[in-house]
Amino acid sequence: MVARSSEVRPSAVRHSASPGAGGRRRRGAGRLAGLGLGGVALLVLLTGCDVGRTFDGFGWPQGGITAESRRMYDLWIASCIAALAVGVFVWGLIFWCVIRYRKRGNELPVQTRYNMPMEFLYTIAPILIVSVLFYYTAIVQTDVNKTTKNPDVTVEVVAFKWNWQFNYRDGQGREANTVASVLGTSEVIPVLVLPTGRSIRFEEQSRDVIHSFWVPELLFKRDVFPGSVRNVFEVRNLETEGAYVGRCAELCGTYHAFMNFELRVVSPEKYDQFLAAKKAGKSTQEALQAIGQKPYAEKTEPFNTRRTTANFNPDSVAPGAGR
Ligand SMILES: [Cu+2]
Repeated sequence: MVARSSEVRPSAVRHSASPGAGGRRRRGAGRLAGLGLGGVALLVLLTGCDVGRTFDGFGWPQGGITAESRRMYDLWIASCIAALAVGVFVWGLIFWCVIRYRKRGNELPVQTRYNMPMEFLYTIAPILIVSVLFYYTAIVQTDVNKTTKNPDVTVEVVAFKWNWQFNYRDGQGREANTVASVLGTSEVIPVLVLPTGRSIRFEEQSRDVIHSFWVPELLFKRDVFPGSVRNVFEVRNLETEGAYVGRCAELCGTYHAFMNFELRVVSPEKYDQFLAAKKAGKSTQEALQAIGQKPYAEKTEPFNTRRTTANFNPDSVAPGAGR
């Protein structure tokens, strides 16, 4: 018969020495060291050149080209640092408890209940943390969603299965007129030309199902709805010239994944020339060439359906099928 060890073994109670002056001093020194380490870590984080870049944006895409994208990025980095600070504190407490209160004998340790300061702390602290996060999120969200009365450029984004049309407008809303247009086809990727340094308003409209207008470098996407809903958003300015791929970010059907376009950011002078050329009746490709830009998209290419007989395996078709 196997006896349970706890019944057989005499209790080996280890009497710990009562905490004297030496223990208190050691604890004080430990606390001081912890505080010092925490302070140094905080200083490194706050004074470090770019925490986000050091940690690869904590998973957030980098390379935004608008003021709005930078604000969202900063919010994310700050939230991550706050989360890490809380995490390090909690992990520290866990490890400290594991080591400090590990089993040293069979004597039951002092059971603590109804510790009001402690309960108050762990109720209030999370509420405070969530409130601060909410406060900054609301501020950044309001800023990103802000629209103005007189943006410099207004573009109507028209989505349809499975391509895009970009209409340059002379005003806002449905009543405004289209002065120039870029239309994507199965063979040609639509290139949306926009200037740096000007505020741009996007007014979205879908011809069929829900799509989503997304340029990853804007760090922003917004659904494009059919019907009466006209989703609108603005960017204060585009900061960096270049070509950026744009995508549909809402599963909208068979060729959703290939519903690409290109955003071409050029100088305001080149943009004015492009628009003038379009208004004069030139094609998008001719107008792009007129301002010294590549006529076709450089960051993405048209989707090839490969619906040719070469890809068709007649052996897999049952006799008589398709007649
Ligand atoms: Cu789509």
